[in-house]
Amino acid sequence: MTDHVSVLGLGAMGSALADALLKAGYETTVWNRTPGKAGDLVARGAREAGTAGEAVRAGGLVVACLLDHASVHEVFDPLAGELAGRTLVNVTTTSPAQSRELAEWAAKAGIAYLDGGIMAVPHMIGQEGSSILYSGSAEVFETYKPVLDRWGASTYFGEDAGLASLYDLALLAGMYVMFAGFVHGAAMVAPAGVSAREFAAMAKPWLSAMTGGFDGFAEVIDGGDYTVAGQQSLEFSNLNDLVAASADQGISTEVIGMVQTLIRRQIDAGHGAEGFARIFESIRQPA
Ligand code: FVH
Repeated sequence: MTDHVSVLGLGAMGSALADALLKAGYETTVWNRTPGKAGDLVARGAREAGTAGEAVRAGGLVVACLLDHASVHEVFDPLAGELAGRTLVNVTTTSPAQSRELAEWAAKAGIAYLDGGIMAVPHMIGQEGSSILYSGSAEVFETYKPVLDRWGASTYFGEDAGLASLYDLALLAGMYVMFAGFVHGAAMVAPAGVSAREFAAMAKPWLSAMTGGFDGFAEVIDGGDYTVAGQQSLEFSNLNDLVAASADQGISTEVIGMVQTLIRRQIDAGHGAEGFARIFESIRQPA
């Protein structure tokens, strides 16, 4: 374990991570490419490094919270020698392939590497509801968990460094499709003079209650038997009424039409009597 952490990258998120470490009493060194972002952190006890190399050499755990995969290489490639024998936790958002590439790069350079995906916005860091996903070195995760836990609930997915990122992006995909569903509903009622705020008041409890259906869908998907009794059939929930009502309101049917396309593909393949979870097959096997 360490009581010293260096945070490289003081954007909104890097600053929040460094701040949480300072609050927890860790000796914290910070560095940012563009000077002038460390003032508040320094006032609260951080030490500002003049260069990325200085931050790496400060000792202890090195944390990267930069813009993207390219910026991680830009900062750390010239420092691979300095990082050898040290530990890098990279919470920059990268794709699974990019996370794996960075893990390979680190392994070649003798750097212990853990990849992270942050499921929080900066003001949530260190608060209830903040969740950070990790994969890569189990040893790094176990050793530094007390540090990582300062940012939010830490979950480890295994040695494949791409897994945390895959979960991160899959959860974000679910979120964006849900948001699009909410916005579609708001657009449907808008021509009737209903404000988005009024619609939100109805949508929040409804959509929250509907997440209770995830477990049932998951059981059917994992079991691989979409004929399980008690499900509403695809033919019954073919979404014709929803698409027609959207068109009648004069709005785009693209969002709801997308779901209907996934349903139709299964009906056309002879699975109309099976449950909604069957659209997993439409997604798994692109048309
Ligand atoms: N902010 C959020 O809500 C999300 C939540 C989920 C996870 N993300 C990811 O976290 C990474 C950092 O995000 P951020 O919000 O801190 O981003 P910015 O405020 O835009 O700061 C970016 C920092 O990266 C530095 N930087 C950019 N390019 C380079 C480079 N080539 N070399 C060195 N540093 C670079 C930038 O420095 P500067 O522009 O101030 O000089 C900032 O420190 C990110 O992956 C999110 O997807 C946050």
